[in-house]
Amino acid sequence: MRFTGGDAEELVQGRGKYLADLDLDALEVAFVRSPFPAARIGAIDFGTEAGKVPAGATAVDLDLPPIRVEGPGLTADGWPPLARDRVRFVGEAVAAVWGETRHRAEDLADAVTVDYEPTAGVAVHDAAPDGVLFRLAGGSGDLDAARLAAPRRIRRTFTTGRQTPLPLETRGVAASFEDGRLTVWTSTQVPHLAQSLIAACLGLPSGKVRVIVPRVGGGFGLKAHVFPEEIVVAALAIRLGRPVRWVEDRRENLMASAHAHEERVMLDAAFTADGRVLGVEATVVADVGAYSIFPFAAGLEAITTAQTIFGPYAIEAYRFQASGVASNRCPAGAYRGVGMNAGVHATERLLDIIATELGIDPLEVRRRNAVRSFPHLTPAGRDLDSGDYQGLLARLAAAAGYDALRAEQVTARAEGRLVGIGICLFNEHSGTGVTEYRERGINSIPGTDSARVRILEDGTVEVHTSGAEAGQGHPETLRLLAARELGVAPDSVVVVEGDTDSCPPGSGTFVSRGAVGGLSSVARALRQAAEQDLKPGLDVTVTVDPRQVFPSGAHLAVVEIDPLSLVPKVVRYVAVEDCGVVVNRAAVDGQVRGGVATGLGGALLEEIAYSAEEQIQTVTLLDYLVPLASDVPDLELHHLQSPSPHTALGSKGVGEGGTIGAFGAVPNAVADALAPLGVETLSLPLSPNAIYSALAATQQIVE
Ligand code: SMO
Repeated sequence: MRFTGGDAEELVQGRGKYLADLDLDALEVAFVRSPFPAARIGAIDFGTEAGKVPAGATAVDLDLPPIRVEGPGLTADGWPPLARDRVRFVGEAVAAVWGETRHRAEDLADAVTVDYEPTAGVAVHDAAPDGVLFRLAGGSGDLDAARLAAPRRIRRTFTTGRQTPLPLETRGVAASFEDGRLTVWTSTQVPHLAQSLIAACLGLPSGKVRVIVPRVGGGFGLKAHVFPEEIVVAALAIRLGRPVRWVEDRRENLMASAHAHEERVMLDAAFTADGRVLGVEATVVADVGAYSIFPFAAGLEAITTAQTIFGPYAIEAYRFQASGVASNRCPAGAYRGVGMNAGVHATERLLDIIATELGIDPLEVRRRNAVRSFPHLTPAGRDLDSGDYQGLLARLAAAAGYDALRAEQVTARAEGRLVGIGICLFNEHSGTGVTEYRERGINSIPGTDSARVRILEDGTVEVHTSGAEAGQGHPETLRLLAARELGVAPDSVVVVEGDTDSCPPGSGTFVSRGAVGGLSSVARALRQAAEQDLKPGLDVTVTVDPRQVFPSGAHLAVVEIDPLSLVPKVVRYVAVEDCGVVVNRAAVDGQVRGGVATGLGGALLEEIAYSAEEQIQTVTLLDYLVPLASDVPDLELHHLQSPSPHTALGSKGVGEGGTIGAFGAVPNAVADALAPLGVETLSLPLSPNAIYSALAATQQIVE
């Protein structure tokens, strides 16, 4: 897509062209999906009159290879684009049907009968009879020595709820095959990954596949995958010789896109009498659902969580075991904050519990443990490039009026009100590059980011990137940057993203890499262009292999729980973010605002529920609760800017920090509100039901 400025007007006037708006004269596809969590598949009958060819296809008809992600620690059968012999989760695609309209396709889907033979109790994957699709152990430092030096021990198990990214625009893909070349329009964060996987699955050279990304109404990690439906729709376009499109409905989106965050984190920490944590042992188990997802695979959340635990704190020894376990549920993938949310939630809750045990203020316990100088190599193997964690805490305390807040809390408690204050210090990794992916055994993600700068005959500066706009607004940031670096008017700059024909190859947009490799590649290409003289015909491409950098932040939430309904309400939220140099303040602030709302939802509301029989219970937005505007307080946002030495502009990425911080601050505030009642909360989301159960367990009656 070409971004020429004025994009915001186009969107607010309803003129943006999303996947469903493209004028393609396409056949519309609907998928027949399994109602069973585990079953063998027998005959599939399209209910077509004798002598007629069914307007539908099965796995046998299309004969596509399974989507497979290989790497160390990973065991799994591949994910067949259409289920062939068995289904492994409710919602798995079994057949595709098509018609002139979606209504017609849905009627055809309803007419299909599938012989299912339910197979409860069978291993999800034959290749992994124990159900473990991923396992990795690691860490460094002398844990025994740390335990000797810090003789107090604490062990707790924390859980985060299963959630789903829920973009406003659901998934969608269209394809057309003409003159031996396939064009795929898809609502994705990863155009080049989609190009290479579609080409590989269809046996085409990647040059014969062009991927175009239209307007995208949110990704949040969901669209950083390449899905079975994208492969099937591409295959159908070739088979039918007509453009074909599928647009996911909300029920499919909740049931069968990708879920995330269902994790259990067991922490065993050794600490001193003055609250210094010296040694940590962690066991992380993530429920990864029925298949290893492309490209991140079954280790994504567990390994990310393991690396994040005690992230900003100067511990001496760390040991972890991380595993991804299969279940008959929708596959798990990336969702804003990924495993960092669970890692920060567990760490920050544990620090508060330690503070309570020792009678130290939660802010003070963080001051005592936070890393003080940079760069700093953590025992989890993260090379922290930059930061000012003491500065973040000091700024947070000042901005929130921390001492006054605590004094007000004393008064509120005396009145019998359930008011809690929660704080969180966190860091996160962003912009993962080639080396880091290869070290983790992930070959399916390039790790690079690229930019191409062209000067056209009329003087227009075109900036093509390997990133993909999903609503973050980064093309506007790139236009402003180009204008600034080249000394030209913003109106003469056009940004092009999401077209594999003209944009240089790269990883796409996820892990907040836009401000790391993304901005670095653009800035370097612009500087090279400026050095070479800005004449028409100039065409410069720069590819960077970014090094992981570490944005950080300190958040504070004030929560009041209604004593009758037990609904927790966030009444105040203060965030101090350090995403390095802020390049476009409006875009950055928007990311933090949305990020905090996402994290608040994760901490208090969002939960995909399954029955004991693995039947999904939450397939409408009446059942899967997301924050409403009235649930999200005005964000008090402050920036502290410690530049990264590893990026061209000193920026560090900001797409996920708001969410990660809220997973720490909000649960701590709820726990603090309930502390006088003797309740220690360990599981998210903290819904009224969860709070009621916690109170019931301690036999507390709240009136
Ligand atoms: S959850 Mo993100 O697109 O790394």
